[in-house]
Amino acid sequence: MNCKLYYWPAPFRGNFIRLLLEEAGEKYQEASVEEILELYSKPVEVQPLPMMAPPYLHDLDHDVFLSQMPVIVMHLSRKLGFLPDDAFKSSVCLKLVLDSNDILAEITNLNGNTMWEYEKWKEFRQKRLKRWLEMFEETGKGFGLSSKSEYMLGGDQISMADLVTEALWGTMIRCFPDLAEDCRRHAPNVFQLIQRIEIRPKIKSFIERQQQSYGSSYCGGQIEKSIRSMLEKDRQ
Ligand SMILES: N[C@@H](CCC(=O)N[C@@H](CS)C(=O)NCC(=O)O)C(=O)O
Repeated sequence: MNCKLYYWPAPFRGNFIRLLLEEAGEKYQEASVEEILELYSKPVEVQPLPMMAPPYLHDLDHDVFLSQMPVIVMHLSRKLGFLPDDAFKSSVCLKLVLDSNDILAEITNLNGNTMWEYEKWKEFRQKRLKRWLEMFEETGKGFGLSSKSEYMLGGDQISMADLVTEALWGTMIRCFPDLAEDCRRHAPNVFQLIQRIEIRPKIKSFIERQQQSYGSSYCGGQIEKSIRSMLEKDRQ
């Protein structure tokens, strides 16, 4: 498919979209920061679809725009064949991407609205982050995920559920390696799934290119510095 992604030069929400396109082997364009800012600052009545904040997707096949990361992920998954035919599994895919967006909002204190205080961070890491990890683990196990069985929702093909899991936990752990241990402890089968996904040739090549461009940057800004300072305190 022919499309253009409007997302800041950072992994964070963008990786949910990029990983689908990369695994499908699609050649997509990424808008420049100037192009993103132009669309972002337009009055809603002249935007192609009223949209608050990136990511935006321009589906050039149909010349339509979409915003809201989970909506874009559903749209692409359907078009690229990553959405299971089974209605329940397809709804579980939607749940996992909505859960993911909640987790992104939580780890960034609502996209950087406030910086972390250490007591709150400790509670988040020990309770909420642990529970989110356990939820992904139990969801996968419910469909037969194990150290030997390949995918989140069973079956013999990668689906949106796997790519969402990688975009969430794989990206987070690569950018904040201290959190790998949390994942290994609270979601061991998810941790192994991530290792298997990251050696798939197209994903491996994407990760290498992204690390060359963005290093270990996650979401950027003051909130990323705040998360890093919390992890530093945890280490002391
Ligand atoms: N619910 C939206 C959130 C979008 C969002 O918060 N985008 C961030 C970057 S990840 C942004 O650019 N925020 C600027 C703003 O909200 O004005 C989604 O899932 O796409």
